[in-house]
Amino acid sequence: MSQGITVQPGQLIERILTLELVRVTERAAVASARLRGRGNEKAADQAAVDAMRRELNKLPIDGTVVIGEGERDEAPMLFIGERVGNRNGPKVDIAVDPLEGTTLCAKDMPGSIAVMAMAEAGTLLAAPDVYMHKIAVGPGYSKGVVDLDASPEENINSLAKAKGVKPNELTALVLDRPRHADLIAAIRKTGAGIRLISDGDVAGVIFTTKPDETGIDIYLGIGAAPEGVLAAGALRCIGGQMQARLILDTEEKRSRALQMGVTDPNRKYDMTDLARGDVIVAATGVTDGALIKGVNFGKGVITTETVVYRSATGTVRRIYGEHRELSKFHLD
Ligand code: VTB
Repeated sequence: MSQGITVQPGQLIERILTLELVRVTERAAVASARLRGRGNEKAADQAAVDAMRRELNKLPIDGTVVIGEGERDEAPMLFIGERVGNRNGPKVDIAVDPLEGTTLCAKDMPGSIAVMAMAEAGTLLAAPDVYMHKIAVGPGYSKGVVDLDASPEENINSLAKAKGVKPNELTALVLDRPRHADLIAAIRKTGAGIRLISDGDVAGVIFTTKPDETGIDIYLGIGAAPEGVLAAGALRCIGGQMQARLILDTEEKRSRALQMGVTDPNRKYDMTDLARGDVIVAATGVTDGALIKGVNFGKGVITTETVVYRSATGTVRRIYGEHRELSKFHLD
């Protein structure tokens, strides 16, 4: 073990793993980027999954997938509970979304990313693949400035007051879905603007951390739970507030959640309930986006852009990669 990475329980995840994570998301991004604009979501996702799994299994970790492609019987790879890594290293939780925004990739639209998180074992919420109510704001506000159970009006007004602006100077980010009709109307009534996105709410939550650059002050609405855990992991590193609640509206979903350890189906989760421990999150752009640029295929060189966050220090790194040993991508 002395040659490998050793971490005692409770100790921080070795920072050297930060770069290892970048390799993993880079490979997944390149694999799916080859299928950008082909209209085949499944193939692009599969390519990302295969590449991510191959790289993950080279890492000096003893990992368990807690957020994955689905349950064991429905997902051939990177299923919830799958062990990954070469086992010669720390026990860690792994959350993956090998291709977040599959539709964006299939249509070659902005904002698809390959994203994953690694955390101390047992510290990421093992969430079933159901919908989740989410609310998030960036750093710099006192705790409780917004609340999942407050009305959209209350949240916008409270946030505006805290920011020292009028409600009509705020912009909320919401997934463009019919289920959000009432939410959208309520936000607009306050005078605030809304940026609607078709997919990709991991990046959507991250946008709230840099309102001056992204123009987004708050994320509101219902998205997928696995993406909620990944977003919470990133927010843990950058700062900000997030609350969430699983939508367990059928007996089947409640019992599935219970099997994963969710004993209270109505529990309101705070950011630190979703991602409790030391965590590293990496995201590589597949298509160009506001967060990161997408993969570029040049003559003999492939370029990638990755952002990687580490909670232990709050360090955010942007890693621009020029790859010349192209066989590592197994593209043919
Ligand atoms: C969001 C978004 C994802 O799913 O979580 C969304 O971030 C929610 O589900 O990129 P619906 O599409 O069913 O509304 C995605 O769009 C795809 O996973």
